[in-house]
Amino acid sequence: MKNTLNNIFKTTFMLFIGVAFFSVSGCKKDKSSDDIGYGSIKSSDWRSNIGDSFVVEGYYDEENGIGKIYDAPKHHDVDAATPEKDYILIKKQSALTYVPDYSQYIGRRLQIKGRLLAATEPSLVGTANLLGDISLATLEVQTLKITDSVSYFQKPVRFSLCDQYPAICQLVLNPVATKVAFLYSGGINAGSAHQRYYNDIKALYWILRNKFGYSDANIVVCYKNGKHDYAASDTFKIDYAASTAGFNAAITDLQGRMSSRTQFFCFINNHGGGFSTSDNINYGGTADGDADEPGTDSKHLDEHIYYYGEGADISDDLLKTKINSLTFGTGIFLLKPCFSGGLVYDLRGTNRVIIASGTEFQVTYPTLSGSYGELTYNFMSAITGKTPDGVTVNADLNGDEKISMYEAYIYIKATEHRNEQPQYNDDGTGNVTTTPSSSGFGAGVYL
Ligand SMILES: [Ca+2]
Ligand SMILES: [Ca+2]
Ligand SMILES: [Ca+2]
Ligand SMILES: [Ca+2]
Repeated sequence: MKNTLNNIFKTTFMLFIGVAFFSVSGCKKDKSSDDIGYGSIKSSDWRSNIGDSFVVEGYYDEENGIGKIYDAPKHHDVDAATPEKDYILIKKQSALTYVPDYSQYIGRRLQIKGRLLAATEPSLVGTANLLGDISLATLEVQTLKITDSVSYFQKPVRFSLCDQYPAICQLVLNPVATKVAFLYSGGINAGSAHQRYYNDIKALYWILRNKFGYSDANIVVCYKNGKHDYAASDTFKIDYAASTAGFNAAITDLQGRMSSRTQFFCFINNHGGGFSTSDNINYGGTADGDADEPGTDSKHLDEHIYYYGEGADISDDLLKTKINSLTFGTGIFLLKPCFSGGLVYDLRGTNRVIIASGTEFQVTYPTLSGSYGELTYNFMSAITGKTPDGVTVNADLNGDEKISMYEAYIYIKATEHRNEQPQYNDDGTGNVTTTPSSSGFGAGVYL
């Protein structure tokens, strides 16, 4: 009885704090009133409040059936791990005999009263060692309401390759044995693995295969949990999960396919860790212990990319070691994650063209629709002559009817719609530029 009374008191008290907190922040009419945060719930002793009820407001998002609310819509669009105080996981009511459909709430501002519990989904549990135990804090919905009429971001589309690129869909090419590709996307965990990462991998897979002659066998895909996000007639081949074991197996697989004659295309997708100078936040960069970062990195931080559901991640030092264990003649690197400009110096080398979505200190974004990475969308547009939305474009600056990686970069830079500055290097130094030479190495490199 004492416990029950104690719990009732605690629930009421915490609820009061929640309501009081949001009443105060709700008075502010400036932009910062969006930045409410969940730090009062996601505290170091959050587990002592398990079972208690809280009232929160935020912007609903859902990936792979895992719901969450952000304290600001911008987090949906940033390909870095969301700071823990800036989101909280949302679980649908479990007292029902069916799973309610919350997809209508994606991008909407909600007020939710929910009971605190710890997430049990395996990929979330797996990343708790990386992100901290507070990453498991979840509110199970008791009541929910939409608080305004605005849609802040959209649910991403599932596309059909044959609808979007009918000409490429119907092409049949003899594969070129010397072409090898690696397509990688981890996504952190089920709550953070955005569908745009899948869309990017899927579209690039078919473009490489049908337009540029990369064989199914020689496109090595390392994706999330090793499974498709959904079944479709235009599905493709996923070889490995984006786990420690899967990534290592993919590198071994690639080693067996490559030689000094190989043209290697490497696409790295999903979230990245590093330091954002505009936010003054370190999103998962770590101290550069071996002091191999470039002199331009005043923060002396290694950048990172993510696995799926693991208590570890991939530092740029580890990525460099793995990539440099591969033998190839020419390398093309397309780097999408946040802070990917900070991977360029690590991955530098002669006969390599490296294109990154933004600078070493910059978060990077999806397209305005949220269905693809901005960098990936513009790259695919350049190399196919058509955007994934069907608009004809021409990136061929010298009129030779082929798109060099230099030309692809110039198109990407000119077409940028988001607050990111794509970076480029093709001279072996690893020093990034936004004004490459039209006669440099990349001007003679094609997919
Ligand atoms: Ca380092
Ligand atoms: Ca760095
Ligand atoms: Ca780096
Ligand atoms: Ca050209």
